[in-house]
Amino acid sequence: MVKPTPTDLMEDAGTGLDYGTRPDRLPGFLTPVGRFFIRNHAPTPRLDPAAWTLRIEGDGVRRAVSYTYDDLWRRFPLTSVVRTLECAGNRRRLLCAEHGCRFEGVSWGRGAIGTAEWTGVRLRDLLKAAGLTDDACEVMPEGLDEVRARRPMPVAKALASDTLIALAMNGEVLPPDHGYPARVVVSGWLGAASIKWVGRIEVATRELRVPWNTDDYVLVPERHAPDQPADHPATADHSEPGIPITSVPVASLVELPWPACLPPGPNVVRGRAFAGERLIDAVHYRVDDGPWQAAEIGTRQEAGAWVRWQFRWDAQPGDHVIRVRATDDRGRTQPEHTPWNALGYCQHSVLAHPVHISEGVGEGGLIAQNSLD
Ligand SMILES: Nc1nc2c(c(=O)[nH]1)N[C@H]1C(S)=C(S)[C@@H](COP(=O)(O)O)O[C@H]1N2
Ligand SMILES: [Mo]
Repeated sequence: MVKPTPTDLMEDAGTGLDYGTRPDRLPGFLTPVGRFFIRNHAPTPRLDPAAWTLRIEGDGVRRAVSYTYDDLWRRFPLTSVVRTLECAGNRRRLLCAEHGCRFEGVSWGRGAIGTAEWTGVRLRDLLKAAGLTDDACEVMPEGLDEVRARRPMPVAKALASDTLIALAMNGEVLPPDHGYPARVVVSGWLGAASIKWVGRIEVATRELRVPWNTDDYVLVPERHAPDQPADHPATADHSEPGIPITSVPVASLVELPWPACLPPGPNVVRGRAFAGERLIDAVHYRVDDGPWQAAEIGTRQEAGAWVRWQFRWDAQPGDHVIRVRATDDRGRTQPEHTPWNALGYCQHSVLAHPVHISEGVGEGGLIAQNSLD
């Protein structure tokens, strides 16, 4: 880790490499760079931009090309997009609690998600310069970290106007932990597709199989062998390939500690909802056994970025559960339960946030009604 990860802003996921954003420390629409979650499979490499190049090659391009850091800044139009990155393993701890079992993989709470304004060049501009062949099929960025992280995407996704090679984050030169000098941003997809410290992009005329779409970042569903009793622990059949995760499912978070302590009386409960490549249509909440009600949603809506939402709550002393259920623009809504999958990805069940209300806790109270955008 290069940037500081103070415990009042970040949650240590316990691997020495991975830090979540504290959901109760989200000050505005964008996640500040200093609080943005870090997911590293190996230590942050320190790369010299003067020596760095980005090479595009493979049987899917007419000629291999290499760009310097300067080329990217000067030769191509710069573009900025606000996009949310979410790790496929976000909320794995909640999935453990739901299924009463342990999963391998980083023990994320709710903090493996963040939103930034990414500035850089469109991947499609770089690919055009290399000349895609008619049968180009997949585009696979590769990282320069120890694990040589790779995750392919179809050509169509690589050519999308919001698939970027990002050089800056929230208006600052990309920080080392987030991929300096350059990272990929694949809108709405699982974070693992947004390769940091990119150094090479392979364009292939066939489907590429690499660890990150065969062994990791795949949904391996529950299977019971026929001779096993139904209550036998679920087993994953690794002889069958899992389904590679692409766009992330609709989910939400509440901007409060877990569990939260608030004073009685009027409170404003706020949160975020994100639906991968889709827009958020509605966010509903329910306190204890009360009716489901619509939360107010911010007007700043763009596919690939989260929305903010809020509601006013006259809280009575005692222990409560706030349930939150977001729905995307295809009508897909957060389910009561997330199906078990071997690697513990894509928890997106209706959120059940525990809240304790009593006198003398926190400052609380009604906060100034300011814009959600
Ligand atoms: N080269 C490289 N790129 C990577 C990773 C990595 O370990 N190495 N982690 C991926 C994963 S799993 C996620 S969720 C995002 C996290 O991005 P962030 O650390 O900037 O939040 O980066 C992705 N890109
Ligand atoms: Mo991730």
